[in-house]
Amino acid sequence: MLHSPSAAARTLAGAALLSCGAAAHAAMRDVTVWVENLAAADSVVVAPLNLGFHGGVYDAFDIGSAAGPAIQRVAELGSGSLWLPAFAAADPLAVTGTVGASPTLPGGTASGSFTIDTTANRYFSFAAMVVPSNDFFLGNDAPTAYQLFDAAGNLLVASITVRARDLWDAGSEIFDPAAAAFVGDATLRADQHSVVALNFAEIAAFDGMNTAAGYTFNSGLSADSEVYRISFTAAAVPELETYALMAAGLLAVGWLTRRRRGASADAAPV
Ligand SMILES: [Ca+2]
Ligand SMILES: [Ca+2]
Repeated sequence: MLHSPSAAARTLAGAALLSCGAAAHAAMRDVTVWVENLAAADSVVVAPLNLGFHGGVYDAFDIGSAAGPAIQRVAELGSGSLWLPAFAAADPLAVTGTVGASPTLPGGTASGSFTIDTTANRYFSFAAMVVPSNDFFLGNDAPTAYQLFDAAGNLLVASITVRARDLWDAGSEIFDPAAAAFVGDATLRADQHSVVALNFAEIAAFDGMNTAAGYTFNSGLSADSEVYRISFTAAAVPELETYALMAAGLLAVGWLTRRRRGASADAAPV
């Protein structure tokens, strides 16, 4: 006959689940990310921001080293189509995403919301193309540069301000306004075979070009110029939402277990 768990065992299991639930709930935060393009009116545009809340593992690039394919795709085309999967592969518990459906013009803003387990995903990383350029981007070199949450789930960083001197040149494509993304002829692009470097002053060579947004570009950037700000707010996740997430997880586990049992019953010799 089938053995059913005793009432005591059921009570213990229930208490353990509630205790896990309470711990999981205490660590969950609904985080809103706001981005602002702080550059002067005719200056740089920033492509949609790729971001990850993570455990401190994924390192997207290193100053002085050749840019890998994922950060190259961000820097040359403004796309996270390699960066986001590379992030998820390196850190499967990370919460990744993009803020902004379109490039953020000077004075423009965008926002997005993410539900974060702060015990697994204490750190924040980001990457976005700076336009116009051949291969410029903003982002963090060290994966642990921005610890957003402490062990108790308190938000430690209200905002990150990126200045012109913080802008990266991926070094992957030869600087050439005539071939730059959005303003030039992409067929003229050529590999540079250099390394990631800080090099914002080169952007001024785009001055006078007509941008895709319809204005004549004037970088107006000095080293201290504020270009971009990422701001955070965090709120406790409603308790019901946490338990709904846990219940969905338990249901999925139960369904998988039944499927596996069914599969092994199918595979058993008769
Ligand atoms: Ca690095
Ligand atoms: Ca370059």
